[in-house]
Parts: sequence; structure tokens; C-alpha cells
Amino acid sequence: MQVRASMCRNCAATCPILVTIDQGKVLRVEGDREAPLYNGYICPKGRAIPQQHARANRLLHSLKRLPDGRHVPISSEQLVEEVTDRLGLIIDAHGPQAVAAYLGGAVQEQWAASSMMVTFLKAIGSPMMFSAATIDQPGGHMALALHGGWAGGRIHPKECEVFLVVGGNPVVSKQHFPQNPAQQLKSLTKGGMQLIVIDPRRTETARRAAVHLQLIPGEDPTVLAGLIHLIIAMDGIDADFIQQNARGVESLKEATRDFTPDYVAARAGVDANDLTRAARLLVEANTGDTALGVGPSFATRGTLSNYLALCIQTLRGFWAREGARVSRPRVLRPRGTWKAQPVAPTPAWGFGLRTSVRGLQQTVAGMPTAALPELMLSNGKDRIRSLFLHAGAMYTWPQQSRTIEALSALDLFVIHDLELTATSALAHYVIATKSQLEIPAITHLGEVCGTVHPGYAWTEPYAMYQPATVEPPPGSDLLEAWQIYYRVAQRLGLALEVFDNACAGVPPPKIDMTREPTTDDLYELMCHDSAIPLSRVKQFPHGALFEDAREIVRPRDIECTATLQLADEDMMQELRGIRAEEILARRKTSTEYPFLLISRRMQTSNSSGIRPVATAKVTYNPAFMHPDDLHQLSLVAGSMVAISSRYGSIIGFVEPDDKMRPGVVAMSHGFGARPGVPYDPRRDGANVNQLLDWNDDNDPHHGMPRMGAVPISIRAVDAQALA
Ligand SMILES: Nc1nc2c(c(=O)[nH]1)N[C@H]1C(S)=C(S)[C@@H](COP(=O)(O)OP(=O)(O)OC[C@H]3O[C@@H](n4cnc5c(=O)[nH]c(N)nc54)[C@H](O)[C@@H]3O)O[C@H]1N2
Ligand SMILES: Nc1nc2c(c(=O)[nH]1)N[C@H]1C(S)=C(S)[C@@H](COP(=O)(O)OP(=O)(O)OC[C@H]3O[C@@H](n4cnc5c(=O)[nH]c(N)nc54)[C@H](O)[C@@H]3O)O[C@H]1N2
Ligand code: SF4
Ligand SMILES: [Mo]
Repeated sequence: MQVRASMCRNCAATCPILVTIDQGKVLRVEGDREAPLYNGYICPKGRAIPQQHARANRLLHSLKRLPDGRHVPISSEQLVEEVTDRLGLIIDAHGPQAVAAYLGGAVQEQWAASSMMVTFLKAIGSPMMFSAATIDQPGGHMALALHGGWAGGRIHPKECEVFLVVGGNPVVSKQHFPQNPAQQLKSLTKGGMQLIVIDPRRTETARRAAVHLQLIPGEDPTVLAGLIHLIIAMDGIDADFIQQNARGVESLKEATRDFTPDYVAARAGVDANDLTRAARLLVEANTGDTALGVGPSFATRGTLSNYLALCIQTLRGFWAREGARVSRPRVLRPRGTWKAQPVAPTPAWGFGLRTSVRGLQQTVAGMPTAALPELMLSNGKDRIRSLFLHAGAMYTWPQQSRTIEALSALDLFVIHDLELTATSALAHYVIATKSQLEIPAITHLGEVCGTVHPGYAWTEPYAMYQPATVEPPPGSDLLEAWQIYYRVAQRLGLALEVFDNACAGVPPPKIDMTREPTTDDLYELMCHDSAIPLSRVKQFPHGALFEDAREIVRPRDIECTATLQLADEDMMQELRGIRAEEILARRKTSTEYPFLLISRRMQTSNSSGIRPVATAKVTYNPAFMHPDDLHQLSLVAGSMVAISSRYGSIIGFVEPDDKMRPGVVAMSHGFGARPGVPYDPRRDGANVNQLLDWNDDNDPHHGMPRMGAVPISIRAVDAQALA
């Protein structure tokens, strides 16, 4: 029996774990108390790693799909050969642009694959690199570009007197407080931090809030504009800070003038006094930060919501000033240059290839995933004929039927997977993939995500590396996800580079194309020029805090003339449009579709990657509703219902939840059985994305459809009749 330190990769929190192994069998996983920051915390998904690892349906050999739909085993060597040949033919006939790749949540387990996917597409000359970042919170990147950033970074959470969370639930999702979030929030709020939460549910996070604004889904811009209105009305702007660092305050004042507390309260369904209390907390605090989740993003207008949150920060001067500690210090990334000055705004959209799908183009968040299915079905020159997929698209992309159509139209569809899922069943080649404990662990991912999203990087100089914990099962033929890209590139005679730690003026390291690197070799290249050498991080099996990586914010450059933009014209125009619009017409609820469906996350699942396991009370994704709504519909806990939108219908089970706002239904995504196969909704859950449509209410820039605040109906169904 052996106990080995590693880290859980079932979500981006990457908790340090201790794995008990006996003769190659994983017996137990527990939190590692010797590791800093996490205090031994793990969640049920971490504790479920042994069952996950021992899954009976695990793929031990790659599969090839025959024209009749059957899957037959194929050796990894043969697979690489066939994929190379077919890819070569597609590139010859249609050009490199016909080849696309999509990086999804699975990257948490296969970190080197992200690097290799990107360099592989670059090497073949295709711009068609997509990722979940354009489904998730693309508005966050876009708003930051329009507003401009702060070279000193955000204020360290331990120094925040106020913290505004908008449509996120860190206690469950770990986004924004990745290490033991419940305990972290408890100690921060006990220490005096005032938490404000804007969410239609009284979430585990909202429980700790000084003010909870339980708004109608989709009304975030209204509420945030209302807070700005009040901050200005209370004379709460940091005039000195703005004078030196920002422009547009008068236009912002004008654009938010009519978002009075009474208007906001009536429209967004919040209490005007609570709104005023929230504004007062923001005004009275000397330091603070804002954190947005997927809620406002899916409800559409995510760019505006993120933009208005940045405006609140700038109005209040909530940015790390000279001498403050840097809130996202780097360990495995190159050291940053942290200065108390603005980073000038840049264009957020409108570059790169213009696709034939609604003219969608690249944005600062990347190529628009919203265009991907249509591109696979396009008759235009930009048709995508080959896709390398690293995600559970059938459960996680909107409108499953369109996703099936699109994936089925590919000439070459290659996927990585641990088992044959609804998504991988459609692929021509399913690459049987090593699982997390068979792959070396490294904390580089969180730091890289931290450069584009504030919710993942460590707020202390923490890093960890661990070699693989166990060997793959005897007799198996598995690949790590990155290996296909290396091997195909090698056969096609392409040269690959590593862009992860790219810094201006330093050429990206080249990968040896004559001798296949190990994953460790790749990690070494991915961490080149890191603040702390990877070799030093490797000396600490439980991870460590690297004191010499701590940084403080430096003074402003005398010659700095950049200013933050408080009144980007597109954003102000959108805000004026919102104030002028017909609210109910916009919301689209009706007597037929009276409820609003929103997404929420559950502690026991992570997108489609991990489903509730033995530890969970329910294994499906219930439709959470307020007890009064259930009563009105004569439903009880566990009633089977048809949940219908204008685009589709699914069968689910209701669960009373008095923390819901009445009129709102919350469900998790990532569930559902294989289409066309008889299934048990109590075991498999239901796929909420069958209720969405790729062409519903699209964002004008990143193109994503409405995924939250979706009008639906709830109707009882007779379980007997269905059986
Ligand atoms: N309705 C609705 N839809 C959503 C969301 C929502 O809240 N509501 N959230 C959206 C968001 S924010 C995101 S980021 C996406 C996430 O969705 P995806 O990007 O699709 O990510 P996952 O579902 O995590 O992908 C996990 C799947 O990848 C495959 N896989 C391949 N290789 C590996 C591996 O090495 N390890 C693991 N574990 N799996 C592997 C497995 O089939 C696994 O099931 O979903 C989006 N879709
Ligand atoms: N356990 C678990 N953890 C996860 C994941 C998972 O699937 N399971 N997924 C990971 C991924 S891919 C991501 S992107 C992060 C996301 O991290 P979060 O953004 O924190 O995700 P959620 O927990 O879904 O929180 C979204 C919140 O928005 C609220 N909401 C819904 N609609 C609206 C609205 O219109 N306005 C407002 N203000 N709020 C609204 C919901 O009630 C919910 O509480 O989580 C990551 N962590
Ligand atoms: S929060 Fe849970 S799933 Fe996420 S890394 Fe920690 S133990 Fe794993
Ligand atoms: Mo996400």
C-alpha cells in the first residue's frame, strides 16, 4: 500500500490530493493537509476519483467507426497513420482552413493538449482554432478590451472591503475562489469583507452576503446601471483616481441617468432599498473587487454586464495601487510588470477571418464557437471538413440536434475520450486517452487562464508539480491527448512551437520533431522563462508557496498617457437601447412559456466530464423550482415533468428549492443519454441544451445564442404513460 501526493483535475480548482494505491489499484483519494492554501479540502468529485478511475466502460484501445456505424478497435499506430493520410487529402483538396480544433473542459486533465492543438493548427496554417472560452464568458474578455485594464491588476481579496459577485456561485463552481471557497468566503466575511451577490437564487455564496439582489434573470445590465446611477448620485466616485486614469464619466452618468432605483426595482424585481444598500456598501468601501460568473453571460448582454462591472471598479478606484501586493503573482508563468497605471483599451472584435456565418469574426475571446456548427454544414469556401474535438459537445453545446447534424457532416472527426459517449460515438476515430492519475500534474493551467479571466489564478504564489501517480492498465494502448498532434505533425513534416509562456521579444521554444518528447519535456517548454524554475517547483511534492515570486505594484510610468474608457460608444448605445426597449417583448415570456430557465452548477458534476457518482443523493439533474410554483402546478418533489421551450422539449424531475426566485427554473447542463437510445431520465438526466437554439437572440459580436433566461413551460407528465 502506498500513499502518493497528486492533484485532482476534475475541475479547475486542482485541489492537492493524497492517493492511496495498492498494486496499481486506486483505493482512496483524500485532501492533502500538507499542501498550503487548501487546508485539505476536496469535494465529492475529488473523493470519487477511485470509482471514476476504475470505470468498467473505460476505453483501453482506440476505436475506428466503420461506415455502418459499428466501432472496431484500432492500434494507436494505425490510427495516427490513417488520420495523417485522411487529413493530408483534405488539406490538399480544400486547404488548411478546412481543418478545425475545439478545446473544451477536458483540457483540465490533458493540459499539454492545449499547447499542442494551438501549435498544430498554426503549423498547418488553419485559423480555425475554437474553444469553450467563447461559450463560457466571452463578454469578460471583450469588456476588458473596451474598457482597458489595469497594469497593477485587481486588489487582493484579503484587502477587499467589499466584493460584488454577479451571477456566479464560487462555493460550488470554485470560480473566483478556487481553494476551499466556502471556508475562504467565511473567513473573508468574518474579517469584515462585505459581500454583495446578484443572483436569482439564494445560492450557497449568497448566504454569506450582506446584500443579495435576487433579480429576474437577464436583468444584470439594469441592476448594474442602477448601481452606477446610485454611486454617482451619492457622490461616491473617486474623483482623483478618475481624473488621472479615466475618461467618459459624464457620458456614463448620462447613459445611467434614467436607471433610477424605482425603475431598476420595478424592472429587475429587486427591492429599491436593497439596491441602495448595495450601492452604499460600494461607496463606503475603500477597496473592492467584482467577479462575474456565467449567469449574466448566458442571459445575453454579457459584454455589457462585464463592462458595467469594470466601470463600477474604475468609478470607485478599485484597482491595485502603488505598493499594494500583486493579487495574481506568477510562479510558472514569466514574471509580470505590475504598475499602477491603466492599460489602454483595444478593439474587442472585428479581426481575422470573416466567416460566412452571419459575418461572425474573431474577437479577443477567440474564434466564435457560435459559428462552428454552421461552418461544418456550410456550402461556402470556409466549410470545416475535419474536426479535432476535446469536449463533450453533445451535452454542452446548444441545440443538440444541430450539433448532431454538424458533427455527422464531417469528413474526418477525431475525438479524445475515456469512454464511448454520445459525442464520441459520432467520431470516425476515438482516441482512447490516459486518465488524470496517469498523467503528470502541473498548476500551469490556472496561471494561464488567469491571464484572461480573473477567476482561476492563485492569489498567492502557489505551484505544484507531480509525476503520474499510476501506470495505465496492463495491455492497454492509450495516448495522451497531445500525442496525436505531435505524431501527425511529424508525419506531415511540420515544425511545432510552444506559445504558452510567450513574451515579447523571446522566440517561442521549438519542439524536437525528430524524437518524441515526454509530457515532462513539454511542461518544461511550456514553463520556459517562468518566475520560478519548474525544477524548483518539483522539489515540493505537496506544492508550496514561493515567497520570492511575490510582487508589489510599482509606480506609474511618468510618460503613461493611457486612460480607462468609461463610455465606450457601443456599450453606451446598448445601454440606451435597453432603457428604451419593451421589457416583456424582450424577455419573451408568455402565458404559454411563463417560466425562465437558468443554468446552475451542482457540486457532484462538472459539465459533461463527471456525472454524479455513488456519493450523490440524486444522479440526474433536477429542475429546481420554488415550492409555491410547484404548488400552483400541483407538482410535488420528484414529479416527472415535460420542460419545453420554443425550440424543444425534455423530460425531467422537479425538486422544491425555496432559495429559487419564483418563476425561475434552474438546471445543470452536461446531462442526458444518447439520442435515439432508450434511457432512464432518473439515471441519465436530461440535456437542457435541447431547449436552446443556435440562432436565438445572438450576441452581435461573439454570436452566442441565449443560454439563460430562456422562456419555458413546465407540464406534469404521467410517468406510467411514458414507461
Ligand atoms: N446549458 C448549458 N450549457 C453549457 C453550460 C451551462 O452552464 N449551461 N456551460 C458551458 C461552459 S461554461 C462550458 S466551459 C462548457 C463545458 O463543456 P465541454 O467543453 O464540452 O467540457 P466537458 O463537458 O467538461 O468535457 C468533458 C468531456 O470530454 C471528453 N474527454 C476527452 N478527453 C478527456 C479527458 O482526458 N478527461 C476527461 N475528463 N474528459 C475527456 C469526455 O467525453 C468528457 O465527457 O459547457 C457549456 N455548456
Ligand atoms: N461543480 C462544478 N463546478 C464547476 C463546473 C461544473 O459544471 N460543476 N463548471 C466549471 C465551468 S465550465 C465554469 S465556466 C465555472 C462557472 O462558474 P459560475 O459562474 O460560478 O457557475 P454557476 O455555479 O453555474 O453560477 C452561475 C450563477 O448564475 C446564476 N444566474 C443564472 N442566470 C442569471 C442571470 O441572468 N443573472 C444573474 N446575475 N445570475 C444568474 C445562477 O443561479 C448561478 O448561481 O464553473 C466551473 N466549475
Ligand atoms: S473542487 Fe472537487 S473537483 Fe475541483 S479540484 Fe477540488 S476535489 Fe477536484
Ligand atoms: Mo466554462
